[in-house]
This record gives sequence, structure tokens and C-alpha cells, in this order.
Amino acid sequence: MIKKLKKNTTGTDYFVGDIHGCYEQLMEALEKIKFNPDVDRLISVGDLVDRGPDSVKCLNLLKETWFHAVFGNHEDMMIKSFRHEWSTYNYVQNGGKWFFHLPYEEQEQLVLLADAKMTLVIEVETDIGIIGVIHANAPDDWQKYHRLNNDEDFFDDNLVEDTIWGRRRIYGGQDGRVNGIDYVIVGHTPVEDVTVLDNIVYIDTGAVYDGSLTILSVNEVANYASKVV
Ligand SMILES: [Mn+2]
Repeated sequence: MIKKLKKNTTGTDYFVGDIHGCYEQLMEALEKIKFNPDVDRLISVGDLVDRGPDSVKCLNLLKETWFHAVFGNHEDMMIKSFRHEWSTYNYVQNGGKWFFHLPYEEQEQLVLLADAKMTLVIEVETDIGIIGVIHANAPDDWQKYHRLNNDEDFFDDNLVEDTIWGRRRIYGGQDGRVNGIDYVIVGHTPVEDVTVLDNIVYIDTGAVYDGSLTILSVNEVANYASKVV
């Protein structure tokens, strides 16, 4: 449920907003920042699939050692649709048509890949502290994720759902720090520019809606965050 990445001592760690099938746009952006897959890492806030043209290529990035991603609500819909736990109609409405055009075996492979590689939470050790990455909405206390991970008796009905789907903080404007973590990076809710509320950095600048695909290095995260705190 939580993937922990040790400090990258040889290269740079970057964070990328919702890719939504925009594979070419991502490759161009990586070229621009001279991303080096031998030493750098790219950490995605999820929603690799749907709406854009190359969902399969984007999911296959999960096979790369330099690429890490948390679950987005679109992967949630894809996996649940495959398992008949989600309305196919609803998933198609949300951009999942490409998935149902694939042969069953390929659908299964993609679901297994996403299930094996994606986690609810990623924590990255960096020079500016621990940066937590989730798709949508953060709880007030980050330690809830550790309890969810480690404590069998811990139960929070809404935590997983809210982490992948929620918009409470960004719609509320401001909702206080997330305790127990230095910074949190999220996507899911399109913003015109990178937006910082307390210690949360919103980086989904709507690549698939003619916006731009945001990629931030750890240093850029520090710069954005320092303007607010
Ligand atoms: Mn989303």
C-alpha cells in the first residue's frame, strides 16, 4: 500500500501530473528537462490512462525501473471494470472506451501490471524531507496510511476512496497542513498553475485538456512550497 523510495543520491527525482494517455507530450517534456533514465526517477500522481491517445503506452511505463506511480481514480475504474465491480457504461463515459477495444488477454495483462506496480501512497526521501505522493485528497494525518499498512485493526471507511477520488481540500481552498509528512504532491483536480495550499502541492495542470504537463524536480517543489509557508 505504501512504496518507500530511498534518497536518490546520483540523479534527480521528478514528479509528474496526470498523464491521461499523453505519452508523446510526456516524452517531449522529459527530453526538455534532459531526463536521464539511468539515474533520474519520475514519480507520477496517477491517472496514466483514459482521454488521451496512448493509454497502453503510458501503463507500460510501469515496467521501467525509473518510473513509479500511485493509483489514480482512472486506474481504479479500469481495474474494477475488468473485475465487474464497476459499471462499464460509467467507465466508458469517463474515457475508458480504449480498454474495451482490447482483447481480453491484453486487458488482463494491463490490470495485473497496474495492480502489481501501483500503490496507494509513495513516500520519497529527499534533501527537503519526505515527500508523500497520492492521487487526489490527503487526510489530516499522514500516519493514517502507516496504520492502514501496519495495523490490522485500523479501519477508516473513507480513507482509500478519498485518497483516490477526493477534492475536499482543493475545493475548500485551504484546510490546514497534513501532519506527519513534510510535503504532499497530488494531481486529480486540474489547476491552471501549480498550486500550493499549506504543505500540499497540486500539479495536475490539465495536460489532456490543452493545458500543460507539469513536471517538477525536488528543488522546484521546495521553491513552490517556500513561497507559501
Ligand atoms: Mn483523477
